[in-house]
Amino acid sequence: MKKLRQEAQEKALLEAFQQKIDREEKIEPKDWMPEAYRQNLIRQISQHAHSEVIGEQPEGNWITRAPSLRRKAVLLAKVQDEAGHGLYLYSSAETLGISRAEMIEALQTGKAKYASIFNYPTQTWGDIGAIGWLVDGAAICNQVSLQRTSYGPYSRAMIRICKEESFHQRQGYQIMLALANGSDAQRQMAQDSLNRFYWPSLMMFGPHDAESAHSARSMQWKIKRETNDSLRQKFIDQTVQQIEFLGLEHPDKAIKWNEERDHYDSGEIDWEEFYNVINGNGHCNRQRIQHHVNAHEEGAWVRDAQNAYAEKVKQRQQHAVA
Ligand code: FAQ
Repeated sequence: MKKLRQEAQEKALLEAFQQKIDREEKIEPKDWMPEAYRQNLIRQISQHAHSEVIGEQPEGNWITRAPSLRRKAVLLAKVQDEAGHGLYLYSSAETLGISRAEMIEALQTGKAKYASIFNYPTQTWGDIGAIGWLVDGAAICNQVSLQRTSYGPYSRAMIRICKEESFHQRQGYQIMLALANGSDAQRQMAQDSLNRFYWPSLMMFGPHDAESAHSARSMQWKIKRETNDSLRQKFIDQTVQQIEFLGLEHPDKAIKWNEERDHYDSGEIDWEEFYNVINGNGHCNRQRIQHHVNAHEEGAWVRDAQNAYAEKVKQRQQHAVA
């Protein structure tokens, strides 16, 4: 009897929760939510945060080698922005009841993923252009839709992040423009970066909808507002003209306008490569995590100092009250 009553209560809560989402009302940290909603959000937001932070590494690699003081200052600002995005997102995940230390541990032990794209090396300055243009471009496609995600703190973080991502995308395209209009060697560098980063950028949107484990649930709960394939198509469509404007060759030889679909048809992604990379066997997976572990260990004294200071303030306040 008690069990039946509990089940009926749970069902009513679930229905009310779904209705709230369907009315486009935000779910806030103290609201009731199904455990699976909480866990799915923790998974997605923390992986998003990890991507922002690990994403600093391939770009950070070029800060000391930027071709001018202006380029260096711009790149430095961009990399700092990515750290800030990680901070907003970790804070947003923490409102769901997980600690920062738990999230970091999941990243470092390989339990949590981060975007596959950051396991590719940045070999030339052109790669910095390609990352800003294509990687931030793909991230924006996805994140604009996530501004309307159903979880309040995630949605508000996305609104701030999107503003900065637009600047990132433009700085990348501007680098590509300079290279594409430069000497033969610079033009070749731009083409080579486009060739290497185009397909991995398409992989950022995740597997095809039919293969996507979380999409159906995430769409029902409006954690995700558009599917992996529809966002990828948007990105493919917008990139064609950008490549043309640069005067570069499209890396996908099968790209073709389809009048009926009102979209470009495109070639197939190498899914074997995608799964290899997300399962830890990309070019730089081990290097990225090792670098993160080292930086985390080297920064332990900062965390210790902050904790000691917080404890001191607490004790002073207790003294004052007593
Ligand atoms: N890489 O069922 P789905 C940026 C995993 S931010 C690695 O389709 P879901 C800014 C997925 O996690 C870029 N893993 O999953 C920047 C799941 O594994 P799990 C990051 C991937 O969540 C620029 C499994 O495959 N953006 O770039 C990938 O419904 C420049 C099954 O997949 C976000 O995180 C992948 N590409 O859809 C920073 C946006 N794709 O968890 C620095 C928020 C899939 O079961 C420099 N996230 N997987 O072990 C999302 O929108 C979604 O989580 C998707 C995946 C679309 C990424």
